[in-house]
Amino acid sequence: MKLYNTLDGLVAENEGKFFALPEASWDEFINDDKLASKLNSLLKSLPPSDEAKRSTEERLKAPVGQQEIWASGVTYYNSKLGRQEESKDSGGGTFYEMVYNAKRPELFMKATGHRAVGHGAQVRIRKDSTWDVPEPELTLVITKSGKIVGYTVGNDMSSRSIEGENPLYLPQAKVYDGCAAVGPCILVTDEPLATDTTISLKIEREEKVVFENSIEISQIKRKFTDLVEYLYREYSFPHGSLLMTGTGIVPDHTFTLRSGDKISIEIQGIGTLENTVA
Ligand code: DO4
Ligand code: MG
Repeated sequence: MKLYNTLDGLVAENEGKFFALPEASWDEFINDDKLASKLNSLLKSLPPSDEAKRSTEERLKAPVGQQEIWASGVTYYNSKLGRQEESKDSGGGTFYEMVYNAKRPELFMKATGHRAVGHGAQVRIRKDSTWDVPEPELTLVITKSGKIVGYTVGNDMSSRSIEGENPLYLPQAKVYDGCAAVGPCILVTDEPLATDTTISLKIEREEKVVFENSIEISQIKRKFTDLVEYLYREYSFPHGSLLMTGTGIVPDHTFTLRSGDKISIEIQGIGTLENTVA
């Protein structure tokens, strides 16, 4: 089952049919350890609706309300390698090696809900950055008690020039207006995702594909539940949270994003998040 946040209210999709849910607040609705069974029983009494489908196509919002969006770093080997390369002149390389192998994961605050954009909106690159990439990341939807109740697609926009200059500049490389996109929906499920689930990234410029790659989530070094356990250790999330799980796709040093680029991130079973660079 998929759940959409729209200007007309919450919409669910099941087996290709769309259902307008009774009026509910997004924050309360998703912050429920029994989200999958609640949605399942609600759908039994609702008629499918073409209007609800239209809301998901024309009036979609990001699947986030008051939740904070956090991110995990260096969870894939490719991210470790790319970052060691970009920070070799600043001597930062050893820190990426250490964090990749450490028990404690790297976790950082990425955006508040109102700073994130949804499917179809524009993401930004910083004006004081010279080297920028999207980071396509499976994103966990977690309740206040720490239960993973769903998954969405995330883009952790990143300045490689700023992070590469000095890893202590990470918050500036990662957190700025238009730095995060999530959507188009939440895949609501109690089941873990299949390990061969693929994350694909495509970047188009003037209608030509200028970068394309994909990776299986089996390549991640850490367990999702461990990431959540560390995140919730000493920090409470009354509205729940979203947690990006890190990138496994890093374009080589010759690639940087430009204004007008179209970024498409597809995760099997969830959907495709499309954004253009402002
Ligand atoms: O260590 C810096 C950030 C890493 C990151 O965002 C990622 O691996 O996805
Ligand atoms: Mg990232």
